[in-house]
Amino acid sequence: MTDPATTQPDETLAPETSPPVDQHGGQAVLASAVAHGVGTVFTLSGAHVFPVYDAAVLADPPVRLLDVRHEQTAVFAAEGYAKLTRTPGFAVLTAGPGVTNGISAVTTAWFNGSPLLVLGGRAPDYRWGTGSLQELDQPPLLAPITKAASTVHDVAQLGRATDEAFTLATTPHRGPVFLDVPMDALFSRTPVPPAAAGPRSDGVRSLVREQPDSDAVARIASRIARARRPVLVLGSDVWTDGAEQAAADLVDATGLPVVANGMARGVLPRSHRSLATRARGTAFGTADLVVVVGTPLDFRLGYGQFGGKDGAPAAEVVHVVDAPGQVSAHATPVDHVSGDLSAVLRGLADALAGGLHPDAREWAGTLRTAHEAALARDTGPMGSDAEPLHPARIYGELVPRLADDAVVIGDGGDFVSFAGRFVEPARPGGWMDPGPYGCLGTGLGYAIAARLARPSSQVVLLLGDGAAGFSLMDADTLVRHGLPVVMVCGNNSAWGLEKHPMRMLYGYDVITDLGSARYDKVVRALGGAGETVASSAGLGAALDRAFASGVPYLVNVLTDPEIAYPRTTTGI
Ligand SMILES: Cc1ncc(C[n+]2csc(CCOP(=O)(O)OP(=O)(O)O)c2C)c(N)n1
Ligand SMILES: [Mg+2]
Repeated sequence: MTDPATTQPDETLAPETSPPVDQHGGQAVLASAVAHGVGTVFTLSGAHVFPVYDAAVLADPPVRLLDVRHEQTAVFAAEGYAKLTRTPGFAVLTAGPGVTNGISAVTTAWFNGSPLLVLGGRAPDYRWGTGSLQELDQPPLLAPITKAASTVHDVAQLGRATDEAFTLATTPHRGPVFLDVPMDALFSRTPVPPAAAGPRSDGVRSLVREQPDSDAVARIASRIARARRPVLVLGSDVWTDGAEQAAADLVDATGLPVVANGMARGVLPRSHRSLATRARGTAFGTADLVVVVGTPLDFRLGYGQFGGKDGAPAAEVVHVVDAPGQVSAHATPVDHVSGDLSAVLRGLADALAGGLHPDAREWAGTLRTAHEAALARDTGPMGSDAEPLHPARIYGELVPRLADDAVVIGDGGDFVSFAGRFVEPARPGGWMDPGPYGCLGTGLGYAIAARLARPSSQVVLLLGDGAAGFSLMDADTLVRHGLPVVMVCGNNSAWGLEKHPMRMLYGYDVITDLGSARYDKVVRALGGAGETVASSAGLGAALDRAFASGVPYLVNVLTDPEIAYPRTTTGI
């Protein structure tokens, strides 16, 4: 089937040689994107969106086109880039299947509150309703999973619409925005003032922040001061909202025990005396007050129900969020505040200058002891010499090889749950998981993003063998774009996180076995490198070779399929 651009008049596709006095739609879109800090367009070729590519080539300086092998990877990469850089991501998807292939990744960005503009191609208006190639009204599909989804029919409106879309995406609570543009509009030209058509400025639009209600901050501070067993939960928006320093300062000033989640892992360095993440069972089960900052009260936090363990009464919950719409509607927190998270955390630190309740110090010590005891218990499985390999042994070898600025990405089931337990990032923004949507396949997109966002850091992608099947073809993208990444595949020849629960429920399992495929050979065939490791003896040296290689390198580690992650919750 031919792409419809081949039916366009020649002059619309002709490359430009001199600075335009007017712009085509792609240039209008790109100028707005650049004004919002975009430096990379994540995409996969399609004629409906050619003008954006032309604009990227013509831009001064040119904008990077990062082309992938599946639109899902383009959107995951744009989202991952937004997560790491805290600037908006930009994905451009061709009409119809390009857009629908991106939908799981857009949904992931929606659940994660990641700022993103997804620009879709669209069949031309002049043929609408007559059945042209890939004609689909896309915004209704995208509306439930974006902050806004609409069609821009007029090229003269495109620059402004793109600007507004980026502003909306980056305004707390952040999230994806979708625009599609009929092909005839995107290929047409519109006059622009000379300044707007000239070389781009580096001016990134600044964000207007909503100030929190100071009375609410004062009320919450006095609740914390009265609590005997308080816990502070730091969630991803602490990082996304740029509040990591304010959070660390609050903790240093008060000694509040902290459980860190998602992108906020690393806000406190792993040796910090207030970090109690590994004692979360005791912390959440016996706290009298849980202050949750920058994350929803979803399954990851027991739906906001705390206390009740060992006869403890239910804990009070306070919800601190970046925008009013984020306040939990189901968990009935005793108090809440919304707005600039740094301002909230600084306000709390000021108001808590008198310190915590005297009992809270002992409580923090109890949690820290429990946290350290859990870390000490890890040394057993992490040092295991069992054959077949215990998956924890991979982390026993990997963790000492990680630099403080490493970015570690998890895409998989049990293998990644083990990583969440054993890998404690040294800095915020060093850990990427798929978030609450739990979509397998984020891996290669996030790895592409991490390599671009952190050119000199180690980037380690942890892949379940099942997860690898969703995106490993994009190792080709790593190769073509010269993006070295260390991939470690925990290969238990199974959908492990399905196999063991199914056995538990039914006494048997079906369709959970996979072959022991040579995922390293897949990467080698695509132009990267890799090897298979079957015993603990060879593991460390293989990881060293991967880090030293300077190319996309997959270490395929054969692990014991009978070992399930010891799970206390199913998330349902
Ligand atoms: C897109 C998608 N499909 C299916 C699932 C359901 N699922 C969750 S974990 C899992 C198994 C993952 O297997 P693997 O990546 O090999 O990791 P393992 O649990 O074996 O360590 C599956 C199929 C999902 N979360 N996302
Ligand atoms: Mg597996």
